[in-house]
Amino acid sequence: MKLYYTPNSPYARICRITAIEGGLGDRLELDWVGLRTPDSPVISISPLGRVPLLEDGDLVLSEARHICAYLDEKSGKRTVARYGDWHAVAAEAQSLAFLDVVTVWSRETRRQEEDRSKFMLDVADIQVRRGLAHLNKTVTVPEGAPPISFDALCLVAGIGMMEFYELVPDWRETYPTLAAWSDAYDTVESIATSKPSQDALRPLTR
Ligand SMILES: N[C@@H](CCC(=O)N[C@@H](CS)C(=O)NCC(=O)O)C(=O)O
Repeated sequence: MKLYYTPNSPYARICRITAIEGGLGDRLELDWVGLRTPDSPVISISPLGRVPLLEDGDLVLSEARHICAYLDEKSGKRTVARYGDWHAVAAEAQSLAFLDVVTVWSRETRRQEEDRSKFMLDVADIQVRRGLAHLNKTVTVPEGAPPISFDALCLVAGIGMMEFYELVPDWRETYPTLAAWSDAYDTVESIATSKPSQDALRPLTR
């Protein structure tokens, strides 16, 4: 199995953590590709060129949630909520929405200052702070080994992006329960070692 990824993609990060925690790290070949580069090997199998992308024989999966469900099938674990377990599906969707908004916000901040939309930045700020307030009330700080789920990893990845781009500088003080929850997840090695980094940051091309 091959995973096309970029180290700072939060969606790819979720897949990489899921693979490692499922004991599949050795079976997953990782290919670090450029985004929006016409020579990206991803484009020939997935025209929009997005990551993460999992290729296994003639199967190409292009959504993190589907990739994680496929990895679950290989590992025998369950990290992705089963359709039928609707409360878990609903919780997962909320966490994925949080990650989506943080991602939109971080992308906007990567544009040239004169190209940034103040409207978009303000909307994202309001939405993310609303999400943080909700999460701060609803997460349960794990006491032992934090359970690995797609739901939790969406939050791990969203918080990782939010911290990396310093989107909500006061988040730890303002949302302390969520900060404690995040610290508990940071004790997992695959989570601690896969955070976004300046070294992996590359300009987006077209
Ligand atoms: N819904 C997709 C989102 C994937 C996504 O947004 N990937 C970004 C990188 S984080 C991407 O490939 N963007 C391509 C681009 O910006 O041109 C998933 O869940 O996997």
